[in-house]
Amino acid sequence: MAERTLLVTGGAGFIGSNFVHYITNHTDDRVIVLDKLTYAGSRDNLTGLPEDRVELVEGDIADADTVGRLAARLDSERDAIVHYAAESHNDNSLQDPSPFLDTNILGTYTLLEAARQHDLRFHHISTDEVYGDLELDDPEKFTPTTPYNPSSPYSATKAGSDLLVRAWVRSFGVRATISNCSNNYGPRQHIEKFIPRQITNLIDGIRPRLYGAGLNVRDWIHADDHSSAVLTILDKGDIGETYLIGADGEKNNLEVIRMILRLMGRDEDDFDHVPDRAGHDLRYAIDASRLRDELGWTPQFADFEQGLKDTITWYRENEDWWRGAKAATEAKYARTGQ
Ligand code: NAD
Ligand code: TDX
Repeated sequence: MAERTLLVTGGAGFIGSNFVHYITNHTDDRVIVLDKLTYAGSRDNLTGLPEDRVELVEGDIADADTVGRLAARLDSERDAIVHYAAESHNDNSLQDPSPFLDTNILGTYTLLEAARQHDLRFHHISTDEVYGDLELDDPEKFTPTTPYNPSSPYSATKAGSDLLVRAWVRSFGVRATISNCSNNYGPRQHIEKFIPRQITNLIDGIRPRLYGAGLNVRDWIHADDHSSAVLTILDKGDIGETYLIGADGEKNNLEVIRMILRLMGRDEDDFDHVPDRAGHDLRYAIDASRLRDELGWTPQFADFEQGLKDTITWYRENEDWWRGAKAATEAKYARTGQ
């Protein structure tokens, strides 16, 4: 594959930065990151990458001038926009949905218009949450034809953004693909999220916090596997198609919290139940067979416990990275008793 330039939105966040690291390690591609550097984004997430191949532009995906200027630098035959930027946390969307509409809906619209105007290949990163939730004993998993049924302001705005992409493909011929991935874990995930919150709580001597009974199931995938899947879709995916990304990693929250406690040398019952999340989705589960069978993708991180162990080590060794956000993150949760 000839060297190309990828405009990666949200490339200073958790999964976007993982993708930028993945691209620089596995291809000769150049990357322009467009990131607003909100509370969830950080320049530090891109340190150590080759400066001649990775450029960070601080800006808003909903700003048409900035987006248009960057899109004009791309070559329509070779280059692409890979769109990760979003407001990403369900709990925040329950407190204040407004930035979710601005970034996830208007931001995606702004990027799609630029892709249309400059005839650019576009890949949209989305979530399994657009499909709503499953019963614990449902034998079916989510597939690309599962009807949309989002529950939270976050997932509703992601669903809206997916539908915009589909409309821009059909109405305007934008060359886009969509991927809907399950819950990611790994280094550099913001400590507001479940796994890093509990790891950093334990480092700080705070008891982990489990919402409700903890029977909710998430289908965990390592962020590196998400990145390899996105690169596969970018290279081999069929325009207009939706690919589900998952690695058969279903676990309930109780199991995960107990595993973290055990791996950190604590008693497995040493956690607190706290009030449940409003509208809390019960179970997500991904059928990734289209991606595996049609595009030949396979995940590399089969062992969740080992991946979790490595993630715990990363947070232990990189306290400087998360320390500054810890007090404010916990103060926000304290307001809802969570
Ligand atoms: P994150 O919150 O860690 O990072 C989001 C990044 O987007 C940050 O760097 C932030 O500064 C940037 N950003 C926010 N608003 C912006 C704007 N208006 N303009 C430019 N940049 C902006 O999120 P994440 O967990 O890395 O998720 C990345 C993407 O993957 C999102 O689209 C999310 O919906 C999707 N996704 C996440 C998961 C998961 O488990 N975390 C699973 C499936 C899909
Ligand atoms: O302290 C906690 N205790 C707890 O029990 C937190 C923060 C969460 N939880 C529960 C809620 C969920 O059932 O853990 C589960 C995971 O929670 P989050 O990390 O907030 O993730 P989730 O809401 O499942 O959404 C994630 O996966 C899909 C990402 O944040 C989304 O961006 C992605 O689309």
